[in-house]
Amino acid sequence: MKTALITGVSSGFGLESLKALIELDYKVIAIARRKERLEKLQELYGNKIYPIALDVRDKQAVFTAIKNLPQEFKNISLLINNAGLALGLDEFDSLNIEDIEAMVDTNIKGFLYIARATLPLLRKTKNAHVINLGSIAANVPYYGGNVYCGTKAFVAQFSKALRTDLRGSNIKVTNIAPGLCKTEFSEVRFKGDVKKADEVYENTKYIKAEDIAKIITFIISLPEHININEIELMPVTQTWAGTFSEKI
Ligand code: NDP
Ligand code: 8X3
Repeated sequence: MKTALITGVSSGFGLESLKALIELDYKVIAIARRKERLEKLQELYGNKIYPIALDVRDKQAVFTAIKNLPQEFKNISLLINNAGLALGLDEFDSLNIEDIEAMVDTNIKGFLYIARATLPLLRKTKNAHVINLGSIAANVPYYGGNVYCGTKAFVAQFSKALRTDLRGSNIKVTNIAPGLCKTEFSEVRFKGDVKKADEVYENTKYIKAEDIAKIITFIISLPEHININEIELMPVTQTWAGTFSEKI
């Protein structure tokens, strides 16, 4: 039985990936902050999961939790570094500083703590895989995206650089860069304003969290010698807006 570590399992991509991996007979170290959701997962999946309620921004908590994993969950061969968020969709100088910090601290620093704490365990496994959740926001700037776009550009470039560090190690690194997907993402971005969040998905056939889980199961099903470096996807109803000037 293989072991995966997934961050952000209480919702969206993380939750659907957890379900898909359990179907594939993985054991899952399941990380998120909301304890009650983790308890529900534990009720459903029993000892197939090892839930850890923590905030990835808490460096000490991350390193202590990984260090103290029970022996039967230490043999990690798959890391899905997924926890992340956007806060606000405003011009940079209108964003409040706490939201800026929360995005940087979660999407970059927390993401790095998880990767740094887990990598020594991945190195001990014969064939391991790091899957990072980036975004099209790394490649396509959009109005009000500023800090979020920047954090996901970090994930994209870090993924490539990590893969370079890991040459010769048999550890794969993949950056998944989705476009518009309906999860709790927009509710978080708009701080619980469900109406505003729902408007984001009006007149679109958005990607679902289950679709991302399918992509992950596809990526991990590939032969040992193939590394998908990056996979970018959008709903068919979404395309690029192009550049903007007053005249065109
Ligand atoms: P959701 O909001 O549905 O899920 C986010 C998950 O991350 C939750 O389980 C949340 O759990 C967890 N999380 C957030 N902050 C922290 C933290 N500080 N510590 C621990 N866990 C945390 O969003 P998605 O599933 O859509 O997003 C997953 C990833 O995919 C994110 O990195 C996002 O940026 C990226 N993405 C999303 C897209 C979309 O359109 N939905 C498109 C492209 C990329 P809890 O609150 O319980 O801690
Ligand atoms: C989330 C998708 O397009 O809102 O990363 O940035 S988008």
